[in-house]
Parts: sequence; C-alpha cells; structure tokens
Amino acid sequence: MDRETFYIGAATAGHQVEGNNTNSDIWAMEQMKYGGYPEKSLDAADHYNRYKEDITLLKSAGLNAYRFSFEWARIEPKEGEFDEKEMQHYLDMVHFCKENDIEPIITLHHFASPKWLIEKGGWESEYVIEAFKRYTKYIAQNLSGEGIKYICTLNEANMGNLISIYIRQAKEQYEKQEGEKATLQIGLNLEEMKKEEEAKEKENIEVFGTPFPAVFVSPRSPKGNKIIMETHKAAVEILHEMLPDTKVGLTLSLRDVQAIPGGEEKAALDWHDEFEEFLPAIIDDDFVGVQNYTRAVFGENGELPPEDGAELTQMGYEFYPEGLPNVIRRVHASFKGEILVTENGIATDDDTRRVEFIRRAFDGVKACLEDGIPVKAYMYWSLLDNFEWQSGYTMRFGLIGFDRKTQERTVKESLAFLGNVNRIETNTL
Ligand code: GCO
Repeated sequence: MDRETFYIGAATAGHQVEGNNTNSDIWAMEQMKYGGYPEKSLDAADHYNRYKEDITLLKSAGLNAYRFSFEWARIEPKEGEFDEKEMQHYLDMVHFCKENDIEPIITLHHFASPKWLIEKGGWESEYVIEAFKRYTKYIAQNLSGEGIKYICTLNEANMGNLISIYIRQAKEQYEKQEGEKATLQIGLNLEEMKKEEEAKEKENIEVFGTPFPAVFVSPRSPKGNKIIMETHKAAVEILHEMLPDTKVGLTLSLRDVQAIPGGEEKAALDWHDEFEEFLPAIIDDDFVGVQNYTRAVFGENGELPPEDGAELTQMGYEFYPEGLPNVIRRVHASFKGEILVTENGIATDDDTRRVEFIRRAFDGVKACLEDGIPVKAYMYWSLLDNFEWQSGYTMRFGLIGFDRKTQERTVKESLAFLGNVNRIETNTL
C-alpha cells in the first residue's frame, strides 16, 4: 500500500455522539410520542465538548484519520441564518485533527437535518436542492485554505431505498404470519391501528406542519431519489469549483448481496435498489464511500434469514466481515474512481469479536489493494459507542466506550488492534 494515501481511522456522526443537536428534525422526533425513537439522544457522548480527548485517544492508538460530520442544524439553525460560532466549532475540530497529523474526512449531512428544512418539504421537495447548495457554499467558503482532502456530501444517499426495502419485507413477513393466523382470528385490530396512524399524523402536523415529514431516513419515493441525486450533484459542482484540491463523493450503505439458486432475480433487484440506481449520480465523482456491515442472501421468495446457528451481532446482522471485500470488488466493477471504506464495524459487547471482525475485514481490503483496486481508507464504525438512532444506546459499535453518567471513556482492545493494523501496514509498505 502507498503509505501517503492510505488512511486507517474511525468514524462518527454528529447527532449520534455530540449531544443536544436541538435544532434538528431527529431531536424533535425524539421528543414525540409517535416519533419512533424509544429514547432521547440528550448529551450523547458529549463529543461536542470532548472531541479533543476523543481525537487524542484515536491518535495515541496509532490511527491517522477521523471521519466526522458537520451538523447542518447547528450551522444553519434558522433558514438562511448561519451561526458563525458553530462553524468555528467545526473549524476548531479540523484544526485539532491537523495539529495532530490526523486527516479529517468530513461528511456534510449524516441523517439529521435542520427542522426548518422538513417544515419546507424536506427530502421530497426540490427546495432541498437550493437549501443544500446554500449550505454547501457556506461550508466551502469556510473550508477554503484548510487543505481538506475528502468531503462526503450525503451519508448513505440510498438509505431511503433501504428503508423502503425493510418496510416491504416486514409487511410481507407480517402478512405471511397474519395469513397463517388469519384462519384462526377474525381480522386484525384495524380500528386500533387506524387510530394510532391518525394520532401520529396529528402529532406530525403539530411539530412539522405536515402529516408526513420527509426526513432523510424516511422511505424515499422515486421522485425523492431523483432529488437526492440532484442535491448531491449540485453540491459536487460547488465543492469542485470552490475547493478544487478536495476530493468529493457520497457514501452508500451496501450489503454484500448474494443469491442461492432461484434467488438470482430478487438479489439483482435488491442490488439495483441499493447501488445501481445511484451509479449515474456518482459515476464522475472522485470517490465513493462504501459502508458495509454484513451480507444479504436471497432465495426465490426474497431475502433469507441468517442460517440457524450463524453468529449474530447486536443489530441482528450475520457476523460476516468478508462482505466488505466482496462489496468493494463489486462496486469497483462499475465505479472506477477511488473507494473509501467510510464505515465498517460491528455492534457487540465482546470486543474479541470486534478484533476478529476488523482483522478479517482488513485482510479483505488488503487483498483488494493487491489486486489494484484504488481503496484509499478504512474507517471503522465507530470511534465511540453512540446513539444508534431508533435503537437508542443499546448497540455498542465503538472502539471506545463511555459512561453515560460520568462521560468517562473506556478504551477497548480493538482500538489498539486497529492502531497496530495501521503500524503493521506502514512497516510492510
Ligand atoms: C448508518 C449510519 C450510522 C449507523 C451505522 C450503524 O449507516 O446507518 O452511517 O449512523 O450508526 O451504520 O448502523
């Protein structure tokens, strides 16, 4: 590997680790009865105030890059009004990384949006394209001269499709189960379900001014996907013009999609929804961020559950680190720009399994490099245990744990292991 261009580090997202992202849509939903969040992010890991401590731990372990997000809702808390103090906070983070020879890899949007954006139609309205251009221009003005190498515009631009896939699968399973039970019962409690839907829509109108807030992590319509891709392309154009030395791309959540005999067609459809639909929007980008956690195996009736006895992670994913090199190879077959592994990790309380996962995933990355695939970074998800969205604080992905009362950090063996991976790779270049 060419040492100058390979980064080994860890990733976070502002809303999940900073705490008190109070002007965001997700913060608002966390306070709602029907918002879908079982617990509130609150102070999270207080990374907003403790980022120096956390980046120092990353550095001391031997890592050389840190991927983190700017929170749009902090920087532009009111439409068209930018908060220079918050912009300075993120510039301070960039400077602290640089002072410590840590490469900052920046994400402009990581799932949370300003609440005002959702009130204006959110990610299903063309308005977001203009709003994101204005935000991107402001960021680019402030990053001028900072020597940023990589900017991700949108984290997991395909998440809306993935959520639609999950909802469709859940409905199919529900109908299948109800189909079996329906012969025994007379109908479902449709009345109850209808009342809850009405209450949810009423609460949405009170909070967002619309019964169906189009947040980034909503099921996305085909129109919404087009808007997401237009938003990304507009941001790429701005960043290329204003920050010509910065490489720009987006990240995609990509499962290693496999088929057993008879499942080929459904697997191909899924890979289209997860990846191929977005290829036209990224084909000329400098890089694509690949985010892989497991595989998805399809049979003739759709996605299959993990095999009996398969090792599962806290997320319920099959423990399958080989998914990462498989996805890198598949992406590279269609996308000839650089590939950054912007997320790869495991939710577990057994850190020995996290070490094994990283070892096998990184061995796969090395094999891809040896085959000439231009992988430029491996960013483990996540630097810190964090607020895993609608799973709350129940999923531990971090290389570093923390006590939610005292905020005291606990460094796990896996952080040192990943740091050694970096050292070993350095020595064998
Ligand atoms: C995502 C996000 C992260 C998650 C991580 C673990 O891809 O969903 O980038 O916010 O926390 O992937 O699920």
